[in-house]
Amino acid sequence: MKTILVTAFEPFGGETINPSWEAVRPLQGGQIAGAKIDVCQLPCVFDASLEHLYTAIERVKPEVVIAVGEAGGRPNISVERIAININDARIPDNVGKQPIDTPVITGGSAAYFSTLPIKAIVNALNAAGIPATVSQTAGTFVCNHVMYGLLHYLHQRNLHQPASVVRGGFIHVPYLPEQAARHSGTTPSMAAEMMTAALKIAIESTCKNEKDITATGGAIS
Ligand code: PCA
Repeated sequence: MKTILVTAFEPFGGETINPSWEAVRPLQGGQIAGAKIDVCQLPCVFDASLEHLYTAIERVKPEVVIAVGEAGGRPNISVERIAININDARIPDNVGKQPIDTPVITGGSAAYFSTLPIKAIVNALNAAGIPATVSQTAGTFVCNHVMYGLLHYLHQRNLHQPASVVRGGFIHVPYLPEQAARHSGTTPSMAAEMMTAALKIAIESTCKNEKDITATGGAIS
């Protein structure tokens, strides 16, 4: 049976909860579109997050990897299009590291496009009444770091095993209502149940659409 690895993050930046983990955790062990779901929590730490991710990929041997993270202040589900080869941390990570303008992978391509069907996912989410858009930036903190590291890893892997291509990408989720309530009165949020429903739809859409409506993918030199 096909396996899909879905990752999320531990809390960071003074928050006590990370919506990505609250949304992803209920998926563990379930089946969606004939695929078995395996979940894994990553530390919000440069480099260590990628070590955890690569270990999980080696263990699970998934056909698809969807990484999920919190984007506090964003109003909807953002399906990321692109990861860039830069770490530029506006705050320290969870072990106090704050890299400024360093590459994620020395000598790596400038960027990678998501190999998930991003437009198909957004269309399916909107059709289900869930607010979602394609996002053109995953930022320059640990989420972009993980997205870039994931896509770099899969690119290398797929070059060596072209008969069984593994696809991957990243989805950002907003704050939970209880987090937004601790911020300004206009901070947007989404309930965890809606985020989990969104991830199920994203997985179904990925299984249904081998290629996106607009085919992207691969390295950008
Ligand atoms: N969001 C951060 C890192 C961990 C998370 O959940 C980000 O957007 O980079």
